[in-house]
Amino acid sequence: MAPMEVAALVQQTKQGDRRALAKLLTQLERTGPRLVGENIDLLQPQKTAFRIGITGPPGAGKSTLISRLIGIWRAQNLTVGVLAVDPSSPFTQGAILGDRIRYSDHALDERVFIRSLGSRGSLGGLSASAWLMVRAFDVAGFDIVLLETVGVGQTELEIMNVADHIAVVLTPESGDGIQGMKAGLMEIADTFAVNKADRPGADSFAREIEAALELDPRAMRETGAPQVFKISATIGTGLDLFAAHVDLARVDNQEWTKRRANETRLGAEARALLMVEAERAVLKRSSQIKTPSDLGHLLRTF
Ligand SMILES: Nc1nc2c(ncn2[C@@H]2O[C@H](COP(=O)(O)OP(=O)(O)OP(=O)(O)O)[C@@H](O)[C@H]2O)c(=O)[nH]1
Ligand SMILES: [Mg+2]
Repeated sequence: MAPMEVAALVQQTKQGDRRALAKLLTQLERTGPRLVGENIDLLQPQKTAFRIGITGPPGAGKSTLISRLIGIWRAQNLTVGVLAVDPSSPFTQGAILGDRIRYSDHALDERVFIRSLGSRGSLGGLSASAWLMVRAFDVAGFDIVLLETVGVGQTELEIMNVADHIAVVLTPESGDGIQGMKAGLMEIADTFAVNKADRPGADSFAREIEAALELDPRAMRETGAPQVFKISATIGTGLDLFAAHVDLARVDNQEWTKRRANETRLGAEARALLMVEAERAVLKRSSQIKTPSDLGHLLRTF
């Protein structure tokens, strides 16, 4: 895409054109970091959205919770974008359809924008796409961007680097209690939501998490131990408190501005973006190898 076309798309996105935003997201996913180039709005947007990561085991109720959060924040006149990452399958139709139904309450709301991100078509991995696509939400002026990932593997944890605040959603029946929790989830959480609290076991599970947090210095944040909320995304209990807690982290921006300047996090972003260009270079050079002597020549250049 020519720089002029990118600039036009960015301008339209900035003016609230949702179709332009959709196109910009697709272009960022396809083209990679090159698209950002000299475009000042993509490089240094005037305002950035607060990025909330919502992660947890499959079926924990992340999408249902997100739909509820959208409702709460829209009632406060905040604009909300969602990036639902589904790396498990290259063809995310099933999940997307399910989420369409889950998010259907907000389908007609111009101030809500939901986008699914599958592994298909993304160069250099999902993490790079997520880092780039949040820029489009920034340009579009959203107050909040929710990033949904299934918290099961390294890729998903990597994507959570994009977030300014991470909420881990668990259920009383998650694995075998705290022992069954996937490695890494305990350490990355800023807030816990014990969802499906309409079912038995939520109180004791929440206490179990709190006890484990007290014993684990890696789980400590500058703001103290992560808080644990008992919620029911279907019934609606506990959600206002949870939403207010997370939104407080947005308004009191000290913690997250500091986090954005953190070396580890900048490194994660750089790594994700460099991988895109590295992949491009690998594909280009390997396609030039036609004979054994080409390969020999390549080996001599290392
Ligand atoms: N009883 C009960 N069921 C819930 C609650 N929240 C979600 N569910 C149900 O749990 C199922 C999974 O909900 P989703 O919101 O799709 O969960 P998810 O974590 O987004 O699932 P994946 O994206 O597939 O990992 C659905 O059938 C929901 O209706 C809750 O608070 N209580
Ligand atoms: Mg989901």
